[in-house]
Amino acid sequence: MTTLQEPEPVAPISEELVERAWKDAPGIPGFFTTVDHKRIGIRYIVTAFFFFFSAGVLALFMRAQLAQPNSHVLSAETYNEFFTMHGTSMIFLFNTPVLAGFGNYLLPLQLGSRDMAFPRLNAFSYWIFLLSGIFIYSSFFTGHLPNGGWFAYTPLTSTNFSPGINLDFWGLGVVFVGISTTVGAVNFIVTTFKMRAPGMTLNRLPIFVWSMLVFSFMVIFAVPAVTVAAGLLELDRIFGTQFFNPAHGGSTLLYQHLFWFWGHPEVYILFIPATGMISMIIPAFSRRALAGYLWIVTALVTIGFISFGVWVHHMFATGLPPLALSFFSAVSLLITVPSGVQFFAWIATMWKGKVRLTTPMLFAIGFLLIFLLGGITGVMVAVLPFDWQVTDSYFVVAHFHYVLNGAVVFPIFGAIYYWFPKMTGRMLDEHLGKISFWTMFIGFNVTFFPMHILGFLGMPRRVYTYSGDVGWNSLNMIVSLASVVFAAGTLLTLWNVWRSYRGGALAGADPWGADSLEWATTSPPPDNNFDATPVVASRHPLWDQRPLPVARSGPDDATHALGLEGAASRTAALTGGMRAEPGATFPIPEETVLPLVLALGIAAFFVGLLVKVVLVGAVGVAIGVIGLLAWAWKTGEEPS
Ligand code: HEM
Ligand SMILES: [Cu+2]
Repeated sequence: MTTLQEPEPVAPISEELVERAWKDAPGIPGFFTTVDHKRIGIRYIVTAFFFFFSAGVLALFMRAQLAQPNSHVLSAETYNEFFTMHGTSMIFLFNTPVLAGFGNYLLPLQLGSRDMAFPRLNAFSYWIFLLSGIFIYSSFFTGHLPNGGWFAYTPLTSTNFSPGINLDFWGLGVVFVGISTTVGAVNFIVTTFKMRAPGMTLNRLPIFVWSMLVFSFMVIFAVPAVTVAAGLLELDRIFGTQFFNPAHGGSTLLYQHLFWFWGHPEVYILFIPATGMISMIIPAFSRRALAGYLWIVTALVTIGFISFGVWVHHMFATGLPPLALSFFSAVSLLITVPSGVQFFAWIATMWKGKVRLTTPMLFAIGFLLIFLLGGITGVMVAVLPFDWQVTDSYFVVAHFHYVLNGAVVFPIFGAIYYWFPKMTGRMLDEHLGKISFWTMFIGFNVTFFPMHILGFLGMPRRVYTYSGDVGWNSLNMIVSLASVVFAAGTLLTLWNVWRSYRGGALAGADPWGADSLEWATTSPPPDNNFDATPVVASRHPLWDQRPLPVARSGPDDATHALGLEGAASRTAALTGGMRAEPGATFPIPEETVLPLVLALGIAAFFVGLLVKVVLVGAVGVAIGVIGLLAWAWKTGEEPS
């Protein structure tokens, strides 16, 4: 069993030894070979934000075009390309990966572990994400951007109506990036079940960990559907199969079913970790434990399940049998119950606590208000006759931006203010943060609220212009001006990050007085995260267990990695069972370039398919196979 002891005043094993075991090679080689979850997590976040700002620029172009009737900022064709790239980037290249990035950075720290369960797989999933993003964005250089909307419905996207390679960047890119999401999810699940600090039972998991667990299971069941949808679309497009061609026995509705079987859960895949962030931030600044922990966990899991039963609400206008539609309408309404449970738990936490209005907390409260409105319009469009009126109008554009931009992006900004001090050791400027929040909050609502009204006034989505005499002029102008305000608000945070990174106030280990384990180690954490593994006896270790007890290394394989000896030998403890009992010692792999090699091989394979050159694809497969073999070979290696 674990031996407990007070934190040791003097380390019996030299820091130098620990450092030598964990330091990445300096400079460029270390950059390409690292398997450290913290470096990878931050990379994920930075890369995702690059796509966020790129997609934001596209949105501003669209709004410039729509500010006045009959404008010529963008042509009709370019407008199609821009909304497709905007939506695709936001969902596939920003929202999903940025959450995976926070998960990567935070999970091992919150679990009290030294890394993820599969560190090399972690590096691999990042490289796949980066390369698939470059793949999709390289369409800019060819001048043939995807233009079929972010859901690429057939038959519009078949080669008959969309010749050229525009759509192939999308179809192949979606299959490509799905690899990253899926292996990432497997990693989160195994890490949560096998790498918890001793004593961290499932009902002591931080809610953010729970949310990443639900995220991961949902990814594993949902992403195959979109991979199949986009994959079959590409088979139709490249190899001439007829899956989606009704003239040859195919079905266009099949595409919609497959797409939305992923597409609806996807919005909850994004929303659930965002709520997980909120459930960490609100208690920290209410100075009180989260109200209704078990209720919240139950709600997260329930939302995960229900969200797989509602995809047809995106297909209400397709003429499916009314009985089926009523079923999906009812289930869609049902999802408000667990969402409401979470909402009341957050309110109760603040109600009973002492709220400090820091910047992360402002973003959390802003989220609550926006989510309330996005939820209400969600209930509205779940009602069949209402949906038939507003489908494909600006009302829907307003609704999904309230959910995606409001209820996901606001928590992510809150999370940046909350965890930046941990990641860099420096505080973000609170004053600037608050200005950024208010600019974003006001800009957001003035941008997206009037879109509801434009929808009622009959403005369809995905139109590149409109005539001046239908009564949409002033609202469109307001929306476009406000979108610039919102964008300016996000830039203020970017500037804040830049400034603080270079010289912000020092943060210390636990600047917010929070309760979870990431705050137990220094900011930024050392490469090995924890010198000795913390031992958990409470849901709020840093509030209830002062000083935090740590484990000592034992002589056997089960406990060897727990203490300083584990840190010096680059190992982590594998734990299991309800109480996270230590079971074995797990050597953390050394840095390696193989994940990058495999990812490059896969990238070349997709490029081969895109340009339809067999040789390129074959070279890709060859590189991939070599990388994979070398990787499997190294797995058998004894730790040095
Ligand atoms: C500055 C903030 C933003 C502005 C001004 C903006 C604006 C727009 C505009 C003008 C459209 C095209 C509407 C149409 O013609 O039908 C659009 C579509 C879309 N936006 Fe945004 N957006 C913003 C942020 C976001 C964020 C943060 C997300 C997701 C995280 C997002 C997701 C989408 C999606 C999925 C579409 C649908 C694309 C399609 O119809 O295929 N947007 N947005
Ligand atoms: Cu949905």
